[in-house]
Amino acid sequence: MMKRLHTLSLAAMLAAGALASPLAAAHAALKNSNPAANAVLEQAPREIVLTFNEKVEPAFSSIAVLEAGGKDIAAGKAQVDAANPLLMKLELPALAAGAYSVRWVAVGPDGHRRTGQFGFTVK
Ligand SMILES: [Cu+2]
Repeated sequence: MMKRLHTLSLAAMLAAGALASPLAAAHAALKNSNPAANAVLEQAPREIVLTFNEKVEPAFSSIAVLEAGGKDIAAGKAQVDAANPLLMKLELPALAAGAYSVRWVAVGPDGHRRTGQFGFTVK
C-alpha cells in the first residue's frame, strides 16, 4: 500500500516537473488555432485548424470538440495535413449557437504526448 502511494506521488511530481521544465518548449506545443482561443464567432466554423511547433504523429494525435453538455460533436477524426505536418485539422458538422470546447492531444516525433484545451463560442 505505501509503495503504491509513493509511486503515485512520484509520478505526480514528475508530471509537475515536466510542465515547469524549460525543455517543455521542445515538445509539441500549440502555436496557433483557428478558431482562436476564446473567439466569439458570428459564423459557425467549418473546421478546427491547429498549428503546432513541430510535426505531429497522426496515429496518436487527435482533436475533440465538445458542446456545452460535454458531448463530442465531431463526426470524423482529426487529420494531419500531408503537405504540412505541423497542421492538424478536424472538419465540423453545422454547429448551432453555443459554447464549444476543443481538446487536443499531440504526439511529436520524440513520442512525447501533450494535451491542451480551449473554448470558442458561436453566436
Ligand atoms: Cu518531447
